[in-house]
Amino acid sequence: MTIVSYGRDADIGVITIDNPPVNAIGPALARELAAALDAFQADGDAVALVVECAGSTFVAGGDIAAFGSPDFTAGPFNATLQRLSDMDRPAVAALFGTVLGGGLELAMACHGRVAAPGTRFGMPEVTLGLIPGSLGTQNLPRLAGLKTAARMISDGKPIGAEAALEAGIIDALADDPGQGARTLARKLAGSPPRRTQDLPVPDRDQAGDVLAGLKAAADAAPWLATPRAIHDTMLAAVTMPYDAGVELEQARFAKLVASPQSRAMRHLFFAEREARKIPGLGRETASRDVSRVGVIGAGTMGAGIATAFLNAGFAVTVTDATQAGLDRGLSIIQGNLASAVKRGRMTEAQAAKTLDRLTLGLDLSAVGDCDMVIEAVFEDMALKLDIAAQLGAICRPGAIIATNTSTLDVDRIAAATARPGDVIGTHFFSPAHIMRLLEVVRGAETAPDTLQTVMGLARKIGKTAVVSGVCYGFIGNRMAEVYMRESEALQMEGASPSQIDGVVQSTEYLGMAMGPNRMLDMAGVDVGARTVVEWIAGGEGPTDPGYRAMCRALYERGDHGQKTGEGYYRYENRQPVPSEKTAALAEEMAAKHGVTRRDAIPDQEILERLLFPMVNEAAMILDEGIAYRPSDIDVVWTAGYGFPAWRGGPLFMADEIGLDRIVARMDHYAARDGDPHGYWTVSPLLRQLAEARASLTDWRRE
Ligand code: 3H9
Repeated sequence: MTIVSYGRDADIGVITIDNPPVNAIGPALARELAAALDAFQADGDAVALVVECAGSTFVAGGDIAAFGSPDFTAGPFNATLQRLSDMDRPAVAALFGTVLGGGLELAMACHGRVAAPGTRFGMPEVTLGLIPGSLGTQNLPRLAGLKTAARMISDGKPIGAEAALEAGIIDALADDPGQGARTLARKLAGSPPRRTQDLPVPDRDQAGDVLAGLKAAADAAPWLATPRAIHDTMLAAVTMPYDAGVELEQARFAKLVASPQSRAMRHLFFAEREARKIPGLGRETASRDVSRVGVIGAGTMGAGIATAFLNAGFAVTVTDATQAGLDRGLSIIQGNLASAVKRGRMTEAQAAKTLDRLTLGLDLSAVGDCDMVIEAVFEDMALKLDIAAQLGAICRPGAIIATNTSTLDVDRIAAATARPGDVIGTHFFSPAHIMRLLEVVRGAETAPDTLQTVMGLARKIGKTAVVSGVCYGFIGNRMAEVYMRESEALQMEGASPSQIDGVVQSTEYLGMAMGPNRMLDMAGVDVGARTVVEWIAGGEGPTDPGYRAMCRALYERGDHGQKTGEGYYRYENRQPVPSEKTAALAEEMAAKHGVTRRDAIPDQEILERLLFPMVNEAAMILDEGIAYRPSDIDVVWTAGYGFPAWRGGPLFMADEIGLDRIVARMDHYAARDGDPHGYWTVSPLLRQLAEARASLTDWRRE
């Protein structure tokens, strides 16, 4: 199939790229583009060239899937871009949709650019652990200035068409960019084409500040390879001849594309898109219309969920059992909107309009006309069952009923409504209007159109949704539970909370945003402990009397973390400092539960004891069908738990470490410490993959 063709429209030669879905550049496109350029150069009757695309967008970048293949290098594509730029007849790009990465680089190699209003322009390579690799680091500063180029290449965020026009990235806007490009091409015909590479960097006088900022960013994150490469190529743009700058860019791009960091981030790019694909659901699955959303419970979580829906344009009704609760919820929502205004995300007027879509009610019946109702009361089964029964009767037929929970049995709650097909679980992360992850819990009887609707809504409110089956803690908290179990066991054995958090946060070992102890102190020790206590009391939790003994003891003595000034740490001016009381508690708990203390615990052991059981739990989650695929688990941890994207998620990291090594270390701890509670029992799936030297990331259910 031809993906790049050459034809003529009167006196204008036209290259058309047609490579659905997003016209990404892979080896075949690079080859055919070169051939199309040959055809134009052989066509002496064309006065100028227009480069345009079929489909829904101009080229949205290099083909990310091809980056891993040995036959892909940017070289041939770059040689074609250089040839395009060096031509003696002008080329103009006709732009629309998302002009990203290699797409913008193709446009910049042309001599003119015309875009439809609404077109987005960006250099998102950094989100893939890369820098632009097709002349972009040298051309963008020449077109848009060093400051704008450095910002776009560093943050990866696209800008709009008006901003691109103002920055000098494009020459004109046109409702029909194809026609606009032809008009500009005719105008430029006859005079020597203006190559982007010949332009001076317009703000080179102020390069010092920009470069200092880039250097500071690189120094602040020395474990990341991209900030340093961005600094060096931007420096090259203002200090080196163009060709030398391009050579440097090429060398850096080639190194980055082969790096584990970029492979990890590319894995996540596809993982997030894969997570939207639900077995048994397709384009033909119906979706229900949702325009009014009800939220039950005006606490921090309820108010955050309401804010997320209000921000996305939905009408929202919030109910709470008390006026004081409603007042508090309203003030949280107002605060969320005010902070969006302060950050420049919306204007005062938009915030006021957003708030106009909010209705408050003291009675559950206020949500009777909503298309979807999300119950977001405390994690208390009896309360949730009671509300579910009422909602089953109050909600209009066809309305979806969601229960927001981080651990509870969604099937029991669904049964209480007497309409389980309409019921689904949602696990929002706090603050719900900001955190990216949403776990969507598919109950045994959740109807396909209920699930399809909620997945669609998740995208509308800007969430990365991952489907989980029903089990204690779903995907994320079930794995977090074993991680916290080991963190507390290590404390009883003699590791301090700060040693553990230090290992978890250190980029040498893991690089999570926050260690488990600081996280629990921030979220509230009481919240975590109550869940564990209820789990155990419900008869399905662990029977080990020493299970998470630290958390339960801190809870009982009223040390609930940051909010009470003491938890795993003591807080001085909100800063964590080691707590002698908690250190003594660890010794007391060790004595009570017969745990042998050690003088020193190696950092490497801490990493292994926190990470490897989590990987093991993930293998069980996969084996049980709770998660559809390994990459979903990596999305949960990177989008919701602060696992570093450059590690690709816990399962990608496990493959990098080697499953055989993980299994050997699990066996080692089982042999060294005994395994009365089965914590170190390797899951059959993990052992089988390790023995077969297979990858966990590539595993698929038969
Ligand atoms: C680069 O350009 C390096 C250069 O400097 C040098 C080398 C030339 N490659 O997101 P969607 C697929 S680095 C391969 O659901 P949307 C995607 O997997 C690249 N595939 O749609 C999905 O497939 P499926 C710089 C890609 O409308 C389908 O297209 N560019 C690529 O929400 C639809 O995607 C980027 O980083 C790709 N580049 O958003 C842009 N892009 O249906 C990355 C998309 O099988 N892409 N696919 O699941 C995006 O940001 C969004 O996809 C886009 C569309 C905004 C384009």
